[in-house]
Amino acid sequence: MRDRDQMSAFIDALGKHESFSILTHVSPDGDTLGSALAVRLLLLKLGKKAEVICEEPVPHIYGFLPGAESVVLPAEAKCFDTVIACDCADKQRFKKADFIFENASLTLVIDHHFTNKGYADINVIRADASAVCEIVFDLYHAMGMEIGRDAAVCIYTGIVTDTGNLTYSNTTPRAIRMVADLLEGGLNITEVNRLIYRTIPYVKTRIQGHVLSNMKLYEDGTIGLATLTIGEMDQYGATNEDCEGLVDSVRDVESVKVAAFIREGRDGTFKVSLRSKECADVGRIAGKYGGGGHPAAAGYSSKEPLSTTIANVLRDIKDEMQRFEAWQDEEREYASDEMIIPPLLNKNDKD
Ligand SMILES: [Mn+2]
Repeated sequence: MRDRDQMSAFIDALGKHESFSILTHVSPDGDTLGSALAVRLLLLKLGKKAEVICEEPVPHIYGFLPGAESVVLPAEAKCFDTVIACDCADKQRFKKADFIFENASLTLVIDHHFTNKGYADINVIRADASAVCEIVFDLYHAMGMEIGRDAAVCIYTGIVTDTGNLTYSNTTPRAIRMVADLLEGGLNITEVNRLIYRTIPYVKTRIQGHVLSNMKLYEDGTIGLATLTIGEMDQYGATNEDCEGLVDSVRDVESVKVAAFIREGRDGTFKVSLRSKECADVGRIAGKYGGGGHPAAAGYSSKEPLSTTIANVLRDIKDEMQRFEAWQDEEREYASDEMIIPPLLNKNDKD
């Protein structure tokens, strides 16, 4: 089925069925929760039953999302026979909620990961969408449904969190136009932005200070590395959520081209988060260790001790930066040919 047919089949299914379990992905973010809650509001408006299920409690930062208090853990779920998975590239993303998907009689997917192979009965997958919330926005319009204030907050949250507040390379003119529409509809952009970006728990601010004051620079400051052990986390009473986003602060240092943040997990492994400013494909490094991600942002788990994990990641980053530079030199040669040849040809033409 083509894209458009999939969307009509999706809308058809929403009309025909009465009760829906809506699934979000493990390590829930603003887009999976925002899209799931916006779809829930749409279904409730249609007079249907809908429940959002999340593998873990809703992160504190997303507690403000309308309907967040209604989200249940897999063990408490009602398990309706129609399931909608939001922002889940594959079934592994459900983790403990997997049985809800497997036991459903009809499965629907709404997603924007290009790696999504379409594992449900009906798959609305648009890799060109900046966020699943962009597709949910279209869903409301396609169904002739008005996006109310609460749904606007959910949709806006998904779009801004997946695009780094409308700054990452996946930010599309469409996404910005949608935000403009939501603003026209009365969205309080100042308040939602404050809740997402300017409401940091005291503990988080302190652990950030600790980690960043201990960060180290390598290779003339082009590689930034910060670490955090369980002992340090406990000293501050920090949760995993308090330690999120630290790698971005390492990346933002002026001289840093590739940033690494290594955090000890409760299971004794080390979670390595990587960021690159177009100077390396960190997704390649993560892939080597069974992790994943994109050229600019990726991550993996290391079972090695901290010192070995640090040595390995520094070596891998250096190798990858060299490989990337060599590749860019080739590209540059090609690009300069492109720029020089056309005028010469034109000249010859005139002659
Ligand atoms: Mn997403």
